[in-house]
Amino acid sequence: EGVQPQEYTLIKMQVKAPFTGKLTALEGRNVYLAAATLRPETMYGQTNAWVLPDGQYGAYEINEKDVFIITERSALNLAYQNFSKVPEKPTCLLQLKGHDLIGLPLSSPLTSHPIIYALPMLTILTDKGTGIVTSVPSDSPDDYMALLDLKSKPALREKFGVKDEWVLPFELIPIINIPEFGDKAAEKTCIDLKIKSQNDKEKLAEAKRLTYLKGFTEGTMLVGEHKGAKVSQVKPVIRKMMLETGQAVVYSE
Ligand code: A2H
Repeated sequence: EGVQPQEYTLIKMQVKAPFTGKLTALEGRNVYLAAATLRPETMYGQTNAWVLPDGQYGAYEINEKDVFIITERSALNLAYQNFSKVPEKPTCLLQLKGHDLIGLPLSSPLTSHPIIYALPMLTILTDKGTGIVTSVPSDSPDDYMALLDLKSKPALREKFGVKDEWVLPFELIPIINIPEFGDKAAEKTCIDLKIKSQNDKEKLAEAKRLTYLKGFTEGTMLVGEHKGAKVSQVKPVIRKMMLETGQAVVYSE
């Protein structure tokens, strides 16, 4: 962890009822996968959520109404940031593995897909954020390659019990134009750098470096109520809107 605290936006991706399998124990609750992001303005382009298959998660009581599925580490941090039913003490209702989350149908803020699914990503770090990541393959090279891996490798889908209909219908959504990179910056960069898979760490770091700053400084929104505006101007506005409507919360670590 760095010396400076990092402030994330946690996006509340609601698990659609009826619950099945282990989640039946949470019947009647408002249950969310809570994904840590630094790019709240990209939420228009979500196509799925990511979980680490072997990762350890829990369902934590955040307040009277909401339950977040996240890592224990982030639940403890949240408990010290006023997001726990019992102050400074996380209450875990149910232990879950990433495997238990794969295929969960979710409704997530701003995306044009009414339902998206939780899918496996093998490079998720459990000591960063909540261990849940939201996927915007148009603008995140990591998300683009992880989704391409699943789309192009039936054996990978089979290995993790991923149904075709959770993956194949989900096309990239153009949400931000960057003059040098076009309307799907992550795809262009991954193709240009000839990135082979989600495990191609060095090239992905380079792809992220190339797109991240440019997206912020030179990007223009292609969708939503701020269509045509600069990313640098609307990022805080979109974030504030999601916080005020209860679709997201602030999280620091
Ligand atoms: B970002 P930083 Cl469109 N493991 O959100 C791996 N990656 C994680 C994670 C974890 N435990 N928790 C969060 N992340 C991802 C959107 C996005 C992101 C876009 C473009 C770039 C981008 C959609 N995914 O991040 O190490 C999340 O993905 C590029 C850095 O704290 C989060 O923001 O700088 C970002 O990494 C946080 O990474």
